[in-house]
Amino acid sequence: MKRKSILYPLATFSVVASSLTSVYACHNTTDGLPADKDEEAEKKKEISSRPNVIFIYADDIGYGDLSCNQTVKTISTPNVEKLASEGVRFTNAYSAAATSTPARYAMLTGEYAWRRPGTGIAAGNAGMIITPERYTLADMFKNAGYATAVVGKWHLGLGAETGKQDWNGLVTPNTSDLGFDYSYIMAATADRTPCVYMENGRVVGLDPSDPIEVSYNKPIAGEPTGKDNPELLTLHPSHGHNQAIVNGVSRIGYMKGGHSARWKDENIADSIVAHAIGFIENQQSGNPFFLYMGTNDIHVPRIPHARFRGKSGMGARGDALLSFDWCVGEIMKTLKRLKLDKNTIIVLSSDNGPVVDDGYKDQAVELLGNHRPWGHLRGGKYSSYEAGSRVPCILRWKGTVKPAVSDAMVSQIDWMSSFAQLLNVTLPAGAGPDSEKQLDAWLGKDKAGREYVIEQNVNNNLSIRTRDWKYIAPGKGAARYTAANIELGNSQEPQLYRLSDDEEEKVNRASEYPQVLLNLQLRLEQVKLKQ
Ligand code: NG6
Ligand code: CA
Repeated sequence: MKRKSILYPLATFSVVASSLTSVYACHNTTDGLPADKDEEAEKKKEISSRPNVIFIYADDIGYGDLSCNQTVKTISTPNVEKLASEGVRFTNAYSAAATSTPARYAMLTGEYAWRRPGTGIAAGNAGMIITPERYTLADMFKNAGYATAVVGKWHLGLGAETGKQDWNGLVTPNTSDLGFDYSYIMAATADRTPCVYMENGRVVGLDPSDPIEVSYNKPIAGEPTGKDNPELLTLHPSHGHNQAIVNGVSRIGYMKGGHSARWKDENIADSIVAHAIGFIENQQSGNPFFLYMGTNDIHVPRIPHARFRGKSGMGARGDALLSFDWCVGEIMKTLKRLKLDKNTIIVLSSDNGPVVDDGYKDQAVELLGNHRPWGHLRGGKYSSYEAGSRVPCILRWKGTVKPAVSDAMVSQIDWMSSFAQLLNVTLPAGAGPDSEKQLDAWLGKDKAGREYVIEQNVNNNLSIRTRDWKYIAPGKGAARYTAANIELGNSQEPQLYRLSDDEEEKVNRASEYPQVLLNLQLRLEQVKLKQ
């Protein structure tokens, strides 16, 4: 049921294959007649010369969580460090929001999530948030001749309607309606039911005699919960997370059945990596592939495999960072083994900033020591302050892109237009409305990048950042998320920070610089009115 109006790449694939000049227009020439054999062969050659693209999209990894971003080393993530040393490491890269669902929505559609109601943190039984007719990054790659896959954390809803999915059959619409040929995903997050993997729209390993039931509004009779049966728990919640118990861990949402299909938390990283590698190995057609790998690390509940346990000295959160680093290493090893190292672009980033206590008593706070997950930045996950959405980001394209550290301002929302630019794909009208062509910044050639970046916090309050300034618009919501010990940045007063000498956002200069404030307010209003 592919349905979208599709425009095929119209011009040359100029960056890596400037000598190739043919047009890729599926199997027909532009006048609708079958292409002749030479043309066909030429097209094939052009497509197969395109680089593979892998996104390694971390969950909740903060700017200061990876050793490549640290001046004082409190953790060792050597595989990411190697990746960074071979690519462009960005110091001003942003996700479009400070929580997962809106960040992923914006990244995959090129549209700010705050333009769309219903794009906040999704429940595990949310209906599919990106509607099938919407053009996605995966569509863009697919239309450019790529095999496409999503493996790992999804968190953008599945099925036609919230709460109406039959988890025992084919849940549709699903990722295949958004341009992904293959999917092996967790419907939402590890702390939300259903706690099962879905492969191409179906639960993996389900025993039909033990059907799955999921509820988000009331407990399921006869099923223990974290609230009523804490004696059954091996990991206790610190806030929320007191509903269905799966593997001794209580979650958000209720769930019954599907025992044979339930994931084992300690094996999630292995399972995601194995399926990502499986997909890469299966690509033997000579055509390029696009793999979106969303890691479960380091989201809660943090239960990394035993081989990482106790290894960071920082408890489960640090151990999950080591698990993440291992995932990166496995992907890099695979590319080397398959001799795809040079012809594959790896982009590594995170959906939002860091949180230490995100709802489980996993000792992350007690064992944090000197580690600063947010680096030098203020705030964290959920926040309007910089640590909310300024995230680690690396692009490696061995042999083509020169290793560098880039201060350019870049946003994940531009991946759609920038990769379209790389492949010389013209996006259909209306696709990726907020996505800018920033290819040169992503390839480390343009040192400036965007003129401004928009940030969105958990309360949907917006900020606009230029090179030197950051304006946080007044908005409703608590100033602090007490349980997680994070400043959210919400205030009834306008906030203006001079990032050029105050990256930590310490001094509100709103009254000192009324003209700067006004300019940024106008700029933000213009962006909001854009559509
Ligand atoms: C919050 C959860 C938190 C996390 C977050 C989503 C509680 C108390 N907190 O509501 O644990 O799941 O949602 O995180 O339930 S995200 O990275 O997927 O956006
Ligand atoms: Ca997240």
